[in-house]
Amino acid sequence: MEFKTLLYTQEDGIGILTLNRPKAFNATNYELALEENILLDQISNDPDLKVLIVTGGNKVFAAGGDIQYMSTANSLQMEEFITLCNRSLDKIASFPKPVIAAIAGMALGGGCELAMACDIRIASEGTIFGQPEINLGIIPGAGGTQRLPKLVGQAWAKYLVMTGRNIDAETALKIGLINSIVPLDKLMEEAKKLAFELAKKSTVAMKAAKACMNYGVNADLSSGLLYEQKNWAMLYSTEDQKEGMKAFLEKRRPQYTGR
Ligand code: CO8
Repeated sequence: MEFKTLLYTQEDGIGILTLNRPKAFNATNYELALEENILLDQISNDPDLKVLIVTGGNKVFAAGGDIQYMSTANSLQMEEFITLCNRSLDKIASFPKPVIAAIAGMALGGGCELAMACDIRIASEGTIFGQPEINLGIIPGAGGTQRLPKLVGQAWAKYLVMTGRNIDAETALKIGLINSIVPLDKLMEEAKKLAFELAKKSTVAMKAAKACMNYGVNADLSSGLLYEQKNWAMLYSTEDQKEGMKAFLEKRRPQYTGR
């Protein structure tokens, strides 16, 4: 399917979703949120897809919600819009394969929230991050008050959401908002390198690892540990566990099938 606001390519098990509204700095409008949902539904269970990279290209990751579109909307319209946005971000957060954000330029508002829904965030040098919604008389609506404190703690989350100030990539790295900083011309190369590394691992173990960590974020410790324990034991019914351990003992690389 052709999309107006997104580009999607898939090769050698790696999918690349590129936000494609360059004139609006990849801001999310209704159409983009809708297309993101449709695409994620289409690809999430594709057995050939092992890892997804989300990017905005090499200029801007995303500048958040489309202010032009939101400026004249009413509550009912925005309820529908933000539900759609959160649905797509939840689809990324619970995507059954790893999702890497390759972030250039800026990740502001909904752009920062999109990055936070991904599993691993690589940013290029000079990228800025922020939740500037307070400067528009609103608040973050797609995880800025929820995922952000869980990722970086209440102190930095409150600072970012309450001041609306941006932080640079070095600060984002220091507070744990991103995983690494690379030169801009190496951004996609590094994201793909990591994606290929993850793609070689057992997809069934990868899915279980992600599900356990996602579950644990919102669960008490004993429920989380029980969930982990059940998933751990479940993996002993897979071919990949047999292959992984056999390969170790035979001192060779494992060849996983995802079964
Ligand atoms: N919405 C719509 N258009 C935008 C946005 C935006 N968020 N950001 C930039 N643009 C447009 C500008 O209007 C401009 O268009 P034009 O050339 O037609 O005038 C173009 O992109 C370039 O912008 P600037 O000329 O301002 O370029 P600068 O380099 O000077 O500044 C900035 C770039 C810093 C990104 C600046 O444009 C800016 O501050 N933008 C707004 C950032 C912001 O406040 N984001 C939060 C929005 S609210 C939000 O995200 C709520 C989330 C709800 C949805 C969740 C989705 C997952």
